Amino acid sequence: MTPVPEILNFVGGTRLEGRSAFTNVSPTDGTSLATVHEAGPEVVNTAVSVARGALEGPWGRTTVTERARLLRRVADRIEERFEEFVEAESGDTGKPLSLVRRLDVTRAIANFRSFADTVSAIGLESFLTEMAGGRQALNYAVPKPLGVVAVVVPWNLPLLLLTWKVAPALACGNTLVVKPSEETPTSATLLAEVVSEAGLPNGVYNVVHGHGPDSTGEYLTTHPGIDGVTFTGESSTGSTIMRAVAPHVHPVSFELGGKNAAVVFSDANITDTVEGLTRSIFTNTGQVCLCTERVYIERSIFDEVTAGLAERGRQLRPGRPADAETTMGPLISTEHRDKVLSYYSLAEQEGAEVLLGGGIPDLGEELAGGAWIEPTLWAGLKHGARASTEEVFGPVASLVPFDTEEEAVHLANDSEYGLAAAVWTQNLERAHRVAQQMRVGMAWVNTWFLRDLRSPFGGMGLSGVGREGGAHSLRFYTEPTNVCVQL
Ligand code: NAD
Ligand code: 6OD
Repeated sequence: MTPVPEILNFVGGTRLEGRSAFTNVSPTDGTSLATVHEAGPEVVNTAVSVARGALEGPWGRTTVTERARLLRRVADRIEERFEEFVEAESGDTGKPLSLVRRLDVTRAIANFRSFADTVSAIGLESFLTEMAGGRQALNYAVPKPLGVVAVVVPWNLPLLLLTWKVAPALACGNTLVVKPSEETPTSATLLAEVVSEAGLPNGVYNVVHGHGPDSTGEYLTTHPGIDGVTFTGESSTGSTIMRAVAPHVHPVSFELGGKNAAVVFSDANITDTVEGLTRSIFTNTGQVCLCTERVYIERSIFDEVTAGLAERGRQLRPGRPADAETTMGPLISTEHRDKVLSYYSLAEQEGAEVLLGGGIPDLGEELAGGAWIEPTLWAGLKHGARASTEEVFGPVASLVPFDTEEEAVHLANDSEYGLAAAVWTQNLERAHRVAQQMRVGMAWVNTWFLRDLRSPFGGMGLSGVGREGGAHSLRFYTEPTNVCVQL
């Protein structure tokens, strides 16, 4: 029997044991993947102080050009070790290899290249100030690194979401203490190797492993030695972290949960819409913060769209990540499946008609220990029902008919979340009108999760604080010092 590998903390270029250990379990079949060393307060302290030391060392004096060059080297190195990252990510999450290749690892590379470009292209903010008597002053803002940044990320797109924060933070000259999700420790650890190979000094990128509350995540986010927190995860965790940083008034950037709507008008191209909705509801087994969980469909096409979606849902093939025919992975864990299944039951209690799925598929004995679940569609849920209001984070959507554009906009916007929306119509005027009325950070028209990494990304309401992407990320990861010179 092959021994289970050990995953250690990575601090100042050294691998450190934790105060305890836990087992990383495969969501595909329930087998043990690795023993992970959980960082206690001592390891977190060391990581923060090593990161502070690195900030005050040569890294703190690197130029933008040098940092952009290093970011590109990290991207090149991930590309060279592409299949190792694919294996790491798909092992921890159970995602089909095809999805990891197309989305997760490809985007990690793009994240480093994009922020190398953005940081190189951005200019200084400056004003020529006119004063009485014709005199002038020059104001210019010098961006400095925020400092030691705590990066706390979830398990759904582990490498994509980690590098989405790490790349701009490094581009701006910060040093980092990263805490990946306890469910997905592998790719962040592999990234540590790559960052070292690319030539970044020890102590610039540190990884501490462990759980969140009363553990590594809490030790890190409450640590007085950090200068800011960038976090992606559940809204309730965001709220906890906000309270934790309050005594130190540390800045936060939060990308949180969603209960995203799609609005389908009768003039939409039905084939493209059904295809698009299939992606937006079921991609990554519904575990993307941008996934659609509420679909409002104009009444005249409700039956046709509903039937098309159920048909496409039935065609999804759960299975092992490496099988060529697999199109759907498991949920991240059996604990998360319990949560999703509790919503499947709740929806039925709340009056939903189950059009598809609703339970656990039988995939045979080999996969019986995995966190498998059926893709599911509901109709007939009343507006305001808990199952159509709360984030499920699984492969499920509630389908609801509407009669007027005003009604559709009202239904879509009536949520405490405000992350993403999709509008499906061939009427250009309506597309702009409705998309602009969506109370969300990102509204897509006739597509979903199409990304330009320079554009603002984030949510309002319970969905987050601030925006990331392009110059927005650089703004969070820097503190400007304004210099005013009387001329
Ligand atoms: P989570 O909030 O449970 O955990 C996220 C990270 O925070 C993990 O590393 C966890 O260990 C850590 N953590 C948990 N409690 C903590 C605490 N008290 N102090 C410090 N750290 C703590 O989220 P999850 O279950 O890993 O991820 C799923 C959630 O993330 C969903 O709600 C999803 O919508 C959201 N998400 C949002 C975005 C976005 O861009 N808006 C992207 C991906 C996921
Ligand atoms: O595409 C991105 O940059 C991004 N942050 C995606 C988030 C997906 C949520 O699960």
